[in-house]
Amino acid sequence: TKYKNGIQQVLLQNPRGASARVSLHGGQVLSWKTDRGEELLFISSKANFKPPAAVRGGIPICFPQFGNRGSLEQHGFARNRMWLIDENPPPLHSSDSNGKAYIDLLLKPSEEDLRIWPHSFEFRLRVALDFDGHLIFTSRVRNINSKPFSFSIAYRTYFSISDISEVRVEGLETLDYLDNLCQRERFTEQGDALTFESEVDRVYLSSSDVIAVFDHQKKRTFLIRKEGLPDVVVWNPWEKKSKATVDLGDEEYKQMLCVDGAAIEKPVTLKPGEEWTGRLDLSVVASI
Ligand code: TA6
Repeated sequence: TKYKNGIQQVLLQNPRGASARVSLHGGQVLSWKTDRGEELLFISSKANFKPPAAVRGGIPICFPQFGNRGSLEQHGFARNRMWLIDENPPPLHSSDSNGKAYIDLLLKPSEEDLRIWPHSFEFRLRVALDFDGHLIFTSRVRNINSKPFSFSIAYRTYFSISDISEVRVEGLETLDYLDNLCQRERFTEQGDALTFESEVDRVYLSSSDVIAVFDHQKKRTFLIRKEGLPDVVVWNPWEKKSKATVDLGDEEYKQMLCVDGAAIEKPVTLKPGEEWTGRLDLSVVASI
């Protein structure tokens, strides 16, 4: 545990020296490093670390609403709240913990939150680093209310890349997507890998298998595996939107790409007492 700007952060390390740093503000991962100390996540040089705003970069969690698809602030309030360390979480499946360095965090709505979103929940987040350096999120959202509620969720993952014009994403071919730049109209992705030459802001629907993000210059590939998260958001702000984003450097869109495991098109509905579990497993491999 360490403190940065008065905010508690938890450092996870595995026996090989890979590491991750999780801030209790937002439950946000701010760093994920290989066993050679290479930083894998993008953090803006203009990031604002003062609460309540989420830090621009790392992996903020968009919950209980993605984007502005509802009455809450953009991307919901979970990323702007202080989470607690969960000392005695209900037992998770052993595969979620054996051989892993992990921390359990808990978010419960404040009275203020319940005024804007009248659904009482417990959001238990386990952030784990396994022996091979995979960064694994296990999310459990339980409805502790007396009425059903629905939510959408996305792990907004800012991957650090060397040059957006030399990045290729595979695993989204032929999927339908909702284009945020065209009133969320539905389109169908063509048959080959996704490359980038302008702003992209899309929700790909029901992607099931592994998504691969190839960074050509760094000769490395990020792999994204997920359970309970049918959708994938792909976002790069490009130049114009970067210039309009105060906590993002004008040229920094070239070094970042967001590819987020998410459940958006079909929000998750929980009956009273019901619990939803979603898993995201991020890893990086050397690629030829
Ligand atoms: O990808 C969805 C999106 O809403 C984009 O339109 C852009 O606004 C991005 O998320 C960043 O949102 P934020 O609230 O983190 O600045």
